[in-house]
Amino acid sequence: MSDKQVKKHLKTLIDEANNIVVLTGAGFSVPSGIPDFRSAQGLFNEGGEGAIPPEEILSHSYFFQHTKLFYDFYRSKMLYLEAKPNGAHHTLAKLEACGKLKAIITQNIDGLHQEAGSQNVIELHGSVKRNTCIKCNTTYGVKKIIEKVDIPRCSCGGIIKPDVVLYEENLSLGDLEAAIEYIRECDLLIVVGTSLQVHPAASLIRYCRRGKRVIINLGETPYDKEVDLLIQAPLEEVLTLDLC
Ligand code: CNA
Repeated sequence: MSDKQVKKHLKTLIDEANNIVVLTGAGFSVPSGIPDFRSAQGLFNEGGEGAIPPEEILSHSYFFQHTKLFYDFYRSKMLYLEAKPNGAHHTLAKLEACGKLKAIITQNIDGLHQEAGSQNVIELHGSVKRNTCIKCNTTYGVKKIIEKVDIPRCSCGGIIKPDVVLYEENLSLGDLEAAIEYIRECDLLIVVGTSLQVHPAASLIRYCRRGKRVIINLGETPYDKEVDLLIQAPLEEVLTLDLC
């Protein structure tokens, strides 16, 4: 199929659907200037020999054992506060506004779907925009994290932790159940910008049994052979406003 035919196929699937759910990953924000993890330019391919792997730094135990080092890494590699939603974010917001798209389930922690105007966003891995004192549960915005270069602390003295699901931590059961329910009920699931390697988010695609399934991703995923339409192209060229 040519690029034009592929796009036409996707448009037909969207036109025929009334209950679309979209699952997004880090690739969705690459056109906004936020690196993903597993692309050639991604964070996992950045460290030189001897560097501590990002999965280790971004883990629950590392946070508590090396809080200052965690924050040095987190501030420089995970916070892109100047990034703006790209065209694909706006396309999803429009699809929701016109009633077709019922939910976005995202692995992203950057808040860009909401910034583009999307209302129903399940943030499976949390958000850098929310932060909580581990002692008294007072919540803070991201400003509190960047205002000092040291460990951010609450007025009670407790350490402030980002509301981001770190490695070794569980996802919110409520969010996971809601995501499964949306995917079970949908008539079209579009999976975009994710390598589908991080579980349980990656295996959510399996709950879509009634709906059509589309993957839009530059790299390969373990589910490429199981979908109705596979688009291996830049998502920002595929998810354009003329789809709505
Ligand atoms: P990943 O494993 O890095 O995969 C990203 C995928 O996106 C890759 O397969 C790329 O080929 C693909 N991709 C990159 N750019 C494009 C593009 N322009 N068009 C189409 N496809 C593209 O990331 P996953 O989301 O699968 O892994 C889950 C991790 C990444 C979650 O825990 C996230 O919290 C974490 N993460 C989030 C962000 C963010 O919030 N923006 C950034 C970096 C990592």
